[in-house]
Amino acid sequence: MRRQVVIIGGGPSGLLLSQLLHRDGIETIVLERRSRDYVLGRIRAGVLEWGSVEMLRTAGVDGRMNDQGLVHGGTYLAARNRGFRIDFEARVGRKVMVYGQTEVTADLYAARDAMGGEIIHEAEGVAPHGLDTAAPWVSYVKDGTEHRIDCDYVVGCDGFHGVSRGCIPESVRTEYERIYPFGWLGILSEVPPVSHELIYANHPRGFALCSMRNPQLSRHYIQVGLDEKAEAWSDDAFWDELRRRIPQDAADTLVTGPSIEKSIAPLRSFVCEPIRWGRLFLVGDAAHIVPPTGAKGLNLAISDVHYLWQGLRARYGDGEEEGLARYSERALARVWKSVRFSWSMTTLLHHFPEQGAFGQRIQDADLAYLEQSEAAQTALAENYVGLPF
Ligand code: FAS
Ligand code: PHB
Repeated sequence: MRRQVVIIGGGPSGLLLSQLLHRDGIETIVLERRSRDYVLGRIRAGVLEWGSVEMLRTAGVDGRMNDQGLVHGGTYLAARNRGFRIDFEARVGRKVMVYGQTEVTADLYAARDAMGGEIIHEAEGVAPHGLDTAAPWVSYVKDGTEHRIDCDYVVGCDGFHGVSRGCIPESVRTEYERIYPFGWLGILSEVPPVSHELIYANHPRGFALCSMRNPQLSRHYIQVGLDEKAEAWSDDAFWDELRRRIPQDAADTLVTGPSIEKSIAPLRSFVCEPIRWGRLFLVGDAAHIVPPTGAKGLNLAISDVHYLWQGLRARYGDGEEEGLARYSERALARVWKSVRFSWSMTTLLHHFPEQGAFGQRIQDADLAYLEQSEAAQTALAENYVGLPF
């Protein structure tokens, strides 16, 4: 079998790239390790930058998002149980869309099916070969049968634990990492959101975030230690702790209910350089990871797709290779700005025990400055709504 582009990974980045390339007449095949149900069972990101919204519209997968997505013109930050609002629209004239990654992925699968897109689920032992030659190929096993796909390019959209990043020789690869000494315990509950916009709360007991998926479905998080287990937290214990950390007016109106999903996500910052080697391109979590504090993970995956899609359509259109040659440089330039922002939001909002009372005072002062300074709010808003591609 031969296809122009083999995409490893059927998460949001792999599906979006496949959709965009297919619309340009470029052949792709997606090899996904898991079943579709497994992929769609993941609860992850919740906020889309407007650039991501526009990419989904370009891909023709925005129907449900336009109907069900929630457009937010700002967000709340809170220090010691008192909140204040950052007005994105007033500061930078842009907004964000609250629409869960699960829905984005479902919309992408539906669009791929409608176009007859090729997606192989439960593809085992996916292995790229000949990446440093002009004739790469990918092997995989499906239902016990080995398959080979010859291609022009291989795109690793296979997430942080995928196979593709390791195909770049260690002598070529540089990895930058910071692991945070805490995680996020998140729950999903069929209760109305506590506020019409998100609330990011700094508190001496730890960070908390009040988010949502729709007017009847809330997504909340609290910072927990790395040694903690989700099953050790009862719903009541979660709600009590959330109340202690968020603004008093929100705590007083919080509607609680049973959790329908409860999990702990570790936090890390990670970047691999370069994200191109020969005929291999890395996209999204395969290339970089950010702590979810800045709502950048999914959005960075989409901006990588933007740069690679532009490069591949130029290559297959008029043979121009510059976009592919500069993919790593261009994508990483934007990645590092978002990695910095996500790191700064994480540093601002989480409790770092080793920083002691002085560290808490610095965070309090930082948040007080944000509350009073239009310039500081503009800088935060510009990064949160998404820097230009
Ligand atoms: P993904 O990891 O989504 O997709 C990779 C796909 O590749 C998966 O379907 C996987 O099964 C497949 N795969 C892996 N190895 C393979 C192999 N060898 N062969 C074939 N297929 C293979 N971001 C936010 O902005 N906000 C959040 O709140 C947030 N919460 C998160 C919580 C968790 C637990 C995790 C892990 C991530 C979270 N993220 C969040 C980040 C997340 O949204 C990612 O940025 C986003 O999924 C990136 O999309 P992809 O790059 O497509 O990678
Ligand atoms: C979410 O709704 O899951 C969410 C929102 C904003 C973030 C992180 C997660 O920064």
